[in-house]
Amino acid sequence: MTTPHPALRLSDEVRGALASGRPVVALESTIISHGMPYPQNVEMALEVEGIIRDGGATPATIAVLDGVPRIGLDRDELETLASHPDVAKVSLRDLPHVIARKGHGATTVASTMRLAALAGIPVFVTGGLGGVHRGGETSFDISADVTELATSNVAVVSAGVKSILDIGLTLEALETAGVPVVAFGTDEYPSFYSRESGHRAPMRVDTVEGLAEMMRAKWDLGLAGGISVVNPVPAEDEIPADEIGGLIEQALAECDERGIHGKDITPFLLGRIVELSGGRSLETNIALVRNNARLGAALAVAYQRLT
Ligand code: PSU
Ligand code: MN
Repeated sequence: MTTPHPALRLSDEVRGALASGRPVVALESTIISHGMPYPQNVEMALEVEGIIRDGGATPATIAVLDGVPRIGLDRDELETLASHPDVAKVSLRDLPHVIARKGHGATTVASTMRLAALAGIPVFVTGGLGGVHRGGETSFDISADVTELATSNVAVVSAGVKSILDIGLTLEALETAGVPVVAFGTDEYPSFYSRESGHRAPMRVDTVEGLAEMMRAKWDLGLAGGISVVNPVPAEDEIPADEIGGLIEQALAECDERGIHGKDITPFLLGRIVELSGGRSLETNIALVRNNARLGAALAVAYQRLT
């Protein structure tokens, strides 16, 4: 077992699970504080922790509270993240600032990956990844999720990249960074709300054992960085690409008109798409996180068996 970094505060449950070699699944908190409205966000967070337990693993939601990087939260702490007005969106570059000012921070995929790696947790479940924004070739708006996937040894289960981003450029950036992008049980790269994206997945694996073998193969060779496991939203919950596409275009246009930029883009777009879809996109978002939690728990169990 990797000894968790001393600057982290682990819950007793997570510390015990890691010390005795039981499977643990990391969860991010930006999805709670900035990805969904209250109270659906805290209901989702609690439900997902339950799914991971039912799957035989220990959930470890990650965030910064009062300047302390925390691994494993209780119900009241999840409620704080879901409803407190001053929870910063914290990507990798924001960690030193929120820690030094002793603030609350909701961690993105990038910063959650880094903290999970420092805690010794190799599997992490989320909804959607950040990537290269449309126009990223000139704006340089490329999420630190991409560079972190090249750095931290964590497998990240998501439902792919939304078409609010440029999916083709994101796949290219991940290839350059040496990040395996592997679709679970499909040839098509999924695009979060939709099972299809018009892009072929670079790799396909059909079993959790196969995914666990990839993790072991990568890290046994000393290849630094993560694996992006993409899991399509269940067919009954998806919003087909041609239906969500128009709403995404409209939300992007409004984003431009209002001059929203940088880290505020993704939360604005997610919120607008919920409004424009009359709440349907939120149901899809919750359904795909549940689905990812089931896969992530199974993957953590399978990987633990190999180690
Ligand atoms: N996509 C979602 N919900 C989210 C995010 C992305 O559907 O909550 C969050 C994740 O935490 C992701 C972050 O890591 O947005 C990316 O933000 P940025 O592009 O500013 O790096
Ligand atoms: Mn950005």
